[in-house]
Amino acid sequence: FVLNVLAVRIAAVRQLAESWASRPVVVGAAIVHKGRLLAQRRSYPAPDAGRWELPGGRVEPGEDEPAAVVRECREELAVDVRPTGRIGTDVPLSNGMLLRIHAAELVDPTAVPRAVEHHEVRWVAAEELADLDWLDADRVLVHSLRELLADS
Ligand code: 9L3
Ligand code: MG
Repeated sequence: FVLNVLAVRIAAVRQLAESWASRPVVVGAAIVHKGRLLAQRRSYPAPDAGRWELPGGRVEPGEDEPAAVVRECREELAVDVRPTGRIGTDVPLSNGMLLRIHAAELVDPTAVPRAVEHHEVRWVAAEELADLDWLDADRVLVHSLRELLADS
């Protein structure tokens, strides 16, 4: 009986782990330039409008994460970025997806990101990071973002 209960528990844990691992991933780009981080203010949907996030979006089928970071930054900011590696932890989103951040730099350091579909973009210094009205998921990452800026 005890073994049976154990087996059921183990099966439940494994199922949880698998459902977590198979969550669709939303990548976010932590673009650093001259010691500042690029943040953008969302314009949609209504509950998120006016709040700040890292640029990014859903990884498409057949696409790897760095490629998704590059594509999303082209679409949202009209600049080319070079992803340099994951930072921070995965943050579960309320829609069942997982937010995962990649650090990135501008391929052309003189390029100027612009808000293609967002209200505003802004270069944020380490000491201003906590003051922005971040989306809940992005706020979890503020500490990691501050470390990223400190190391840059
Ligand atoms: N999301 C949260 N933080 C972020 C990003 C890029 C996205 N830094 C959430 C908002 C949406 C979902 O992920 O619910 C999909 O993002 P998008 O495709 O609307 O940018
Ligand atoms: Mg997006």
